[in-house]
Amino acid sequence: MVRQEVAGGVAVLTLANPPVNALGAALRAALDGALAQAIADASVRAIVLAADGKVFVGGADITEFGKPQQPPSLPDVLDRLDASPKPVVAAIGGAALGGGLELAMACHGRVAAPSAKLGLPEIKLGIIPGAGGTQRLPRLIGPDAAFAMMLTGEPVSAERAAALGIVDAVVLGDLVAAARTRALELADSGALPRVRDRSDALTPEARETFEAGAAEAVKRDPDATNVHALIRAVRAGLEQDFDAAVATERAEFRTLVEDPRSKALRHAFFAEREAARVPGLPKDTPRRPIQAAAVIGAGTMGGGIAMCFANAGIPVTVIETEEGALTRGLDRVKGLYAGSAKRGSITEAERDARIGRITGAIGLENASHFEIVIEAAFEDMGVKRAIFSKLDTIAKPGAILATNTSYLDVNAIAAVTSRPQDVLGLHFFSPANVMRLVEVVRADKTAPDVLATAVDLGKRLNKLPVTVGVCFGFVGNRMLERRSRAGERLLLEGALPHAVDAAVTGFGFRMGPFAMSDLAGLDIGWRSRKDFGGRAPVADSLAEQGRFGQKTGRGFYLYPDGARTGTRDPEVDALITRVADEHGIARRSFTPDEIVARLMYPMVNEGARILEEGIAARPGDIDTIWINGYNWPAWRGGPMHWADTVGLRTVAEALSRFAVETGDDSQEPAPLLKRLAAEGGRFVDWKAPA
Ligand code: 3H9
Repeated sequence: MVRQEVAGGVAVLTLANPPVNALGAALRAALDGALAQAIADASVRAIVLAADGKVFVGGADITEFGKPQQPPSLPDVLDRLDASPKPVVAAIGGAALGGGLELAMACHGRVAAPSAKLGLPEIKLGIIPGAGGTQRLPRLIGPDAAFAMMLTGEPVSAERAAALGIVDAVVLGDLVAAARTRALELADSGALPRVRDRSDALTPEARETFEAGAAEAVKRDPDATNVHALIRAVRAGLEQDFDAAVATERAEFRTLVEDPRSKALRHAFFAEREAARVPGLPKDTPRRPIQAAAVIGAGTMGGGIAMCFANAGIPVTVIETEEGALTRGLDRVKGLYAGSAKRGSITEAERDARIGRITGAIGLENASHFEIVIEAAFEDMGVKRAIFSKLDTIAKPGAILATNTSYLDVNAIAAVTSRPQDVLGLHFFSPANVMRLVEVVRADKTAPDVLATAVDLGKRLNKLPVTVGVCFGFVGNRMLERRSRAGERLLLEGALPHAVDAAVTGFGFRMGPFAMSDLAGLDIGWRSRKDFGGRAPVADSLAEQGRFGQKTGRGFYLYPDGARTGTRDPEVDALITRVADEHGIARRSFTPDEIVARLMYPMVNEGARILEEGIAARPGDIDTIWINGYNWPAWRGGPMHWADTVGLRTVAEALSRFAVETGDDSQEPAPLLKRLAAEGGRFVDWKAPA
C-alpha cells in the first residue's frame, strides 16, 4: 500500500490505495511503518510523500466512521510524522482533501502540481476536520481565511493555495523531483519547519475577522452543530496550546461522527456515488460516441440543456420551428452567459467559447447528423409523438433519441418510432444549466448501450444521472404529487399556507410548497390537472381567478410591487374556509410536526411503491433524487433515510391513521412499508429481488 524507494539520501514513500488513497486502517499502518523505517534508515536524510493516481489523498476512509477505530489513528500517525527528525515533503499531485490535506500540513514542506486541489470538505459530511486541520490550517493562513475555507468546504486550486501559503510552491515539471530537491534543501539547512510551531498568522486582526465570520455563520445556520464545533475548535487554537487545541478538535470530531446529521450526509455521499452504477448494466457495456448534440426547443428547458453541453465543451444545435422563438431562446442563453462573465464566475473568453458552441437552426430536418437528439418541446403527448415520428425518419441510424418529458410515458413516445431501442428519457430539472440531477428514464425497449451512453453523458455534462423506470412523473414528480395532494388536504383541514410553509422550512427545505407553487406558477399544475385529471380545489380556485403566483402578483400569497416574498392574504384564508365548508371538512389546528408527517409520510409511502415496482433500484437513488432535484435537506439524508430514522413502524401506523382521517385509501401503507414496519426493518437494508 506504500511503496518505498530510497535513492540519493531521499526515501520516496508512495501511497497506493486506489481509487482515492483514502486513509483507511491498512494504509495508516503501512504509512506509519514506512515512515518509521525511513527515519531509522541511516542512508535516508529526507523523505518525500507522494501518491499514485489522480487523487493525492481523498481524506479519511469515510466507510470507517461510526465503526470501532482500528489503530493507528490518523492523529497519532500525523504526530509521528510531524515529530520526524528528518524533513518530510508532500508532493501533492491531485486532490488533497480532508485527512489528505491534514497529512500534507503535518509535513515540513509541501509542493503541488498545477492541477492539485486542496481543501477541508469535512463540513459537507456534517463533521469537522479531526486530524489537526482546524489547528494547522489557521497557523498556515490565519484563522480568518482558514475558517472561511473550512466553512464552505470548497477546495482551492494549487495556485491559490500557494498564494495563501498552504503550499510552498507550484511545480510545472516533475513533481516528485521537485519535492526531493526541497526535502534535501531542508535537510542541508537543518531546518524542520513544523506548522504546529508557527503563530505568525494568528494576528489580532485575523482573530477579529474570524470572530466576525463566526458570528455571521451562526446567524445563517444556527442549528448546524458542526459549524458551532468548528468555531469552538478554531477558537481553541487561539486560546490553548497546540496539543490542548488538537484534543479539543478531536473531542468535537468524535461527537459529530455520531450526530444524526453526519450519518445522513454520509449516507447521501455514498448514495450519490452508488446511483451512478446501474444494476444489471455491466461496466463494459459498449458506449456510442457522442461528438455533438441537437436540442429541440429553445424554451427555458431547451436553452438550459444546450448550455449544459456548451459548458462541457460539446457543440450543440438548438432547433426551433420559427425564427422568433429561436432568437429569443438564444438571446436568453447569451444573456445568462453574459451575467456569469459579469459576476466573474467565468472569464470573457470562456463566455465567448461557450456561446460559440451553440448554434441555432430552423426545422427538424437539421437534426439528421447528430449522435444524440434531446427533445425539449411542449409537455404534450401529441406534440412529442409528432416530433418523434418525424425524428425517426430524419435522425441518422444509431442516434440516441431522448425526451425531456417530466411526466409522460416514454414507452408510448418510443412506440411511434421504428427504433424504440434508441429512445429514452432525460429528465433535466429547471434551471437545467444549474441543477445537477438528471433522471435517466429507461423505457421497456431502451438498449443497454443507449442507457450506458446516456449515464456517461450525464457525468460528462457534470450532472448526477439517476436511472429510473417509466411511470407517471418518474420518481421525483410522482412523489412530489403526493406531497402536493397532502398539502391541499391540509389546507382544507385547517392548516393555512403560511403555517404549512413554515413547517416545511422548519424541517429544512429552503422553501415551503405553497411559496414554491407561487414561484413556479399555479397555472402549470392547474393545466396539467386539466390534462391528466386530478383536483386541487384550493389551487384550482386560485388559478381560476387568475392568481398564478408571483408573476401575477397574487397566488397563495400577495406580492405587492413585485415583491419576491409573499405576504398573507385574508382573501385566500377565507377562500380556503369556504372550500372546506363546501366539502364538509371540519377544520382544526395542526402542529408543525403533524404537518411534516402529513406531507412527507405519503411521499415515503410512494417511495416504497416505487421500489416495489422497480422504478427506482435502491432507496438511496430516491434520496439522491430528492436531495439534488427538490432541495430535500441533505442533512436529513433524503426521504427514505429520514423515514428509517423516524422508524418505519411509526410511519406506517401514522399512514393508516391518515387514511381514515382523510378518507383516502391510497394513504394506507404500501405492502413493502407494511412488511418492513412489521419486521422492524429499514429501507437502507432493502435489496431489490434478483
Ligand atoms: C476526513 O478526512 C476526516 C478527517 O478530517 C479526520 C479523520 C480522523 N472514504 O467521488 P468518486 C470512494 S473526512 C472512502 O466517484 P472522483 C467513493 O465512494 C473525508 N471512500 O471519485 C467511490 O467509491 P465507489 C474528507 C471514498 O474521482 C470512489 O472512492 N474527504 C472517499 O469523482 C471514487 O469516488 C472528503 O470528503 C473517502 N474519503 O472524486 C472527500 N472518497 O467507486 C470525499 C471517495 O465504490 N471524496 N471514496 O462508488 C471526494 O470528494 C471525491 O471522491 C474525490 C474524487 C474528489 C476525492
